[in-house]
Amino acid sequence: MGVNANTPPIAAREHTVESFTREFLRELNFGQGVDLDRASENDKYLALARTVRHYLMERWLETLRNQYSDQAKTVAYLSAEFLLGPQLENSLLAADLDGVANEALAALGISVDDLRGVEIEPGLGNGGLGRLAACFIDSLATKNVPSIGYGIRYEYGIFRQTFVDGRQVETPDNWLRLGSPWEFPHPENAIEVHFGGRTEAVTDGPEGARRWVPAWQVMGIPYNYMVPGFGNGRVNTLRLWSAEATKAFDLQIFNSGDYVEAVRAQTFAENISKVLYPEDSTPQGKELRLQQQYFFVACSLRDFIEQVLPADYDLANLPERITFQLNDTHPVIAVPELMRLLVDERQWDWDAAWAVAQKVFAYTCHTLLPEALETWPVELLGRLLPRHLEIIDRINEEFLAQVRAQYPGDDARVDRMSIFGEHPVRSVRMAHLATVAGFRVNGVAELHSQLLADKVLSDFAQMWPDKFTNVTNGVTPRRFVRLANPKLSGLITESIGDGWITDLERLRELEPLAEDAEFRRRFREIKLANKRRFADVLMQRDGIEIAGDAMVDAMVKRLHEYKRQSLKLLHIVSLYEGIRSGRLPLDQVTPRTFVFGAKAAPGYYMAKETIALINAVGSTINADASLQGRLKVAFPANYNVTLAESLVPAADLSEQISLAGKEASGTGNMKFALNGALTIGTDDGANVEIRKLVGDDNFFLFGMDEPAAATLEADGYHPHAFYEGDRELRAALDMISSGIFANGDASAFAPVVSSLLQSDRFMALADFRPYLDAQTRVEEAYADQEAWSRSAVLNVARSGYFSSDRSIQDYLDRIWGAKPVDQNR
Ligand code: 26Q
Repeated sequence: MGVNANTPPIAAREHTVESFTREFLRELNFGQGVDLDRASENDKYLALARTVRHYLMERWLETLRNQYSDQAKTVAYLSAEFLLGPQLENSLLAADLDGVANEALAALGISVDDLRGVEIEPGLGNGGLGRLAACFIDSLATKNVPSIGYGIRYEYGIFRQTFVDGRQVETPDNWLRLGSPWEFPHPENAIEVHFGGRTEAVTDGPEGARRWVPAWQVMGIPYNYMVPGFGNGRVNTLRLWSAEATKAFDLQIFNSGDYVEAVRAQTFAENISKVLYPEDSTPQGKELRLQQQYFFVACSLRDFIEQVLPADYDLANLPERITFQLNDTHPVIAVPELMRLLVDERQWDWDAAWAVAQKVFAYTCHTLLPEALETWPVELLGRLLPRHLEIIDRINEEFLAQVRAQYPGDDARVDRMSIFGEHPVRSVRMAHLATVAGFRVNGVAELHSQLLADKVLSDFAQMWPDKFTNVTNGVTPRRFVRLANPKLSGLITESIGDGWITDLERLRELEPLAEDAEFRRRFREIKLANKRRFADVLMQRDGIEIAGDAMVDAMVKRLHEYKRQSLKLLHIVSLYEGIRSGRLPLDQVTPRTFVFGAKAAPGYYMAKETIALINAVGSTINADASLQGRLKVAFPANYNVTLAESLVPAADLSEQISLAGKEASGTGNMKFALNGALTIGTDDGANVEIRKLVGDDNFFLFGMDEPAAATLEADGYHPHAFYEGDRELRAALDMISSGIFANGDASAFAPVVSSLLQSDRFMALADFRPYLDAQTRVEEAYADQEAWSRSAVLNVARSGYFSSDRSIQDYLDRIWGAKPVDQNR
């Protein structure tokens, strides 16, 4: 290539210690403006981050150039959340620089590990859905798929959780405060987004067109992030939007002479991307939340159509160039927005526009709980987005005409399927809109997809059976095995080579080694080392002391009644009660550390009470010398991706105990299995598939399955009968009620106890006995360490299916029809 505009800006960087050192010092001196001997830890971290970023830059620019020339089909992953986790380690891995960086900085007296501790992880997501989006963009890049992630650059991510007297207190997550070396703002590419106002007729437009006269507008500023593939030279883009006031917006008000009001109004615009909503199952229908959704979707569609596509692109061919994958219903307002762009702005006939719109959106559903399905009151939607409401209305009219034609006289069906619901107020059902517009609808595990088609969206599945499909979730092996568990990764690579990192099914080659005593010994040694490392992290991070060698029993996930942290707690209390009452001889109790990690939505009362109860039980047990340290409860506050990376490799037992039929998939379950923890779990979500793959002998199944739970619920569930009928359950609940965990205050946890005894929506008491029995099986199995490690190795060897690379391949095959494009041509 000659010297022209496309020449890389700098010659390919040498991966040598000398050149890395030079670049690092240059960043420190000229980027941060400090000398090495005066540099703070943060200075060094920022300089290191920028140095690593240099090495990825040429690849990024090359990927972008190819995107313009290739005309390849692209996947746009639209998600209100990307829970990225720390970036430094992943970037070092992707650029193949960890060795060089370690050596270079060590010579300067700096530890890369220490600098990793400086990074504040971007917590731009609540939990599973946001982390899945992060795993997917990693796999898209690694599998060489032309793709772009679109989302929101929240100024405050998921709140930081602290405990005050055992109760959750939320503090703001100001993740940008020390600088953000991984992002590239492009204010010159700002996009205007409009809100409010009214619509009016147009005389000269195409069929179906109206004019929207909005009342106010904001600007979306794109911030680009690198998404490096592993070992393939591709660097994709994640584009997150930040809201700012527009000039026009300011001027209008400044001209009115009210300076203070104008500055206040600026804040109003910036509020849109200020904070991530921390609710992840009961959407509150808040106006700001809808503003956020429309804001990022409007920016993203316009960006793709006007910036990413060539200027002369014929949008009639859009379905050949793009799939917009809708991560749950949060971005579904994209459907009427595309219609508006085509019909109102580009003067297309309605039918032509609808034909295209129906071929570019696909929808992933992540829930089964009816209360988690988003609806927007028509009053609110019409006030904020009047034109979009009209468009949704017309989509619905034409859709219902189709329903009536196919099912004449079936008015009940029409009501059930309508995009509009009437109770308690007339609202738009976003899942219905997504299903009508999407060319595919998928659930996130086999059982979940089955239940979606059979229950939640059954009318739609009857009408369009081919629209419905499954793509079982996965997790990225780069972050959750290679980075999180370097020792196990080393053992695997030594045994079968390093191909597993991008072809995780190759872990199967480890199966015979489960029979190899020496391999098992090394596997156990690694697990023990990981436990010690985790113990060190807990001590440093939280001042929590745990044994370095006890069984690590982990339940980490958002706090939700359907996930049943209270069932786990009943097990712990039952053990404690058994020991105290003499029923369980102490020397027969397996030494265990129960690890909880859980954030509660700030307004979720019962979840917060449950957190307080876990902490209270933990304090009592941890302080009871008569247990001789055999049982320990560790509940580090603020569970996040960083903590997951040290816990997951240390765990022996993975708790996946949701009521069957409620957890769509789970992805923590996959991370634990891949790192050699055994699962104790119900027949729910992806647990079903994990058990099928690892085998019944290597999985502790218990409890009702989904049909049994549905039957019990239909027949009338009476939790009190279970309380009456089970001595140990009664003793455990009575112990909580006695006040022993609350300095004798018998009323302290009455709400949690009476909720369980009186309604117990998720039937924890019904599954208590089977759960306890399964825990007894766990203890027996754990007593035979050879057999246990054999099972643990088989969990690793047989869980390769749960790579997000496989999920992405399934999306490519079943939904997107896009193809990998080799980067190194
Ligand atoms: C919606 C509207 C208003 C405010 C908040 C929300 C909102 C935000 C986040 C609703 C839901 C979420 C997140 C849901 C979620 O994380 N679901 C999980 O998705 C995982 C990935 O597919 C699954 O593994 C889990 O089973 C599922 O619970």
